[in-house]
Amino acid sequence: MTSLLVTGGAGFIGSNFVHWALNNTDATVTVLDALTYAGNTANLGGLPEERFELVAGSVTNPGLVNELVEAHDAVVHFAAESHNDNSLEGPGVFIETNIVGTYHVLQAVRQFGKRLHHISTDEVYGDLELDDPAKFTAQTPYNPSSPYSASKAASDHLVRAWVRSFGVEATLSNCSNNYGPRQHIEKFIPRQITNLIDGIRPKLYGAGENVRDWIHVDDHNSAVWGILQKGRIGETYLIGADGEKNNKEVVELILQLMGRKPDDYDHVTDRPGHDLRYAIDSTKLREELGWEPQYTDFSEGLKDTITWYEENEAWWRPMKDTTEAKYAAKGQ
Ligand code: NAD
Ligand code: TDX
Repeated sequence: MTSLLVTGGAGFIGSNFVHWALNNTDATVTVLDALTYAGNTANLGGLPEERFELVAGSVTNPGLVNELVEAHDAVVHFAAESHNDNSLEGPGVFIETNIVGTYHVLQAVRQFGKRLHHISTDEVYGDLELDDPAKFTAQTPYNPSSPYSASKAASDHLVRAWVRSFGVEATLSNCSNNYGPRQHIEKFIPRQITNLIDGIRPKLYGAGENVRDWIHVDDHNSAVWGILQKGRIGETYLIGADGEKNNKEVVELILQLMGRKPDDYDHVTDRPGHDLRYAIDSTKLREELGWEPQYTDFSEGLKDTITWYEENEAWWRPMKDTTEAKYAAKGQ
């Protein structure tokens, strides 16, 4: 597979994937991205012109999707509306992009006989109790909680149906919470880092006991590459790096790394329907494809991420006031 079409490649994980693929493989990459509030052309700066192209457009435009899919060997489908809080305010666009958009991608790979890797999330499985010894596996029943996770679950079902009914050559992956450079500052970790740079106290939803299973974005993307190369068609691989931490622990670590007192944060209004805990069992990915995460020290990865936001204020500054105003209006 030498030519890749990467949907949503101007966003957080997609842009890191594009950098990763151009640095670590000889693939050429075309990004199809609608450049919504979450897409940023600055994420794709400095890439080699002879191996990279950006097409501004939507996965909900079947003519454009068909034209681009036909011209490439494989599609890596990251494009999505990705923020749970936004899905509670306005679910419609999540249905359009995440479900209808995936439908158009599937119809195109079906028509032109192309390989697809579909990027999904652990949130499709719902949540776990804090003391549940079981983690999510590919056998865990779907039980999504929010409009975002329900739309991702729907897109996964479409992919599996297109594999079974039409013989589409697709793989799926469901990853846990990513952190790293270029993540939109509406998300938990970059919001707190940029708050602290601005002298604002971090904002913890509810009691802060909710657990997320953190993975560095480069580890997610090395797994995606492995699945694209060696994954079995029709299979689902769960991607996670054994990084469970509750939100309070994460905020305390950010405060410590940024030289503040550990209790220098505020508890704010909780997210409605807030999932309690996610945890990934990635045994299948590790044993079948030999994948291993490189970022095994969360504190080190977080330190690098803090440095990235400190050094790239021009990247996030234009979004900060609008993002915080939206949260303030909800008491968050
Ligand atoms: P993001 O919001 O940072 O980026 C999404 C990108 O998709 C943006 O560049 C946006 O402009 C683009 N996009 C939105 N609508 C589009 C449309 N209609 N057509 C084309 N492009 C469109 O999201 P992210 O965090 O990078 O997530 C990428 C993918 O990974 C999503 O599918 C998400 O569900 C999945 N995922 C994310 C995480 C996480 O922790 N962030 C974890 C697991 C899975
Ligand atoms: O200010 C905040 N305070 C806070 O306590 C924000 C923005 C979030 N939180 C909490 C909510 C969650 O328990 O932090 C946790 C992480 O929140 P988000 O960054 O919004 O991520 P989450 O809802 O867990 O979803 C993320 O991981 C799975 C991504 O946004 C999804 O795209 C992915 O599918």
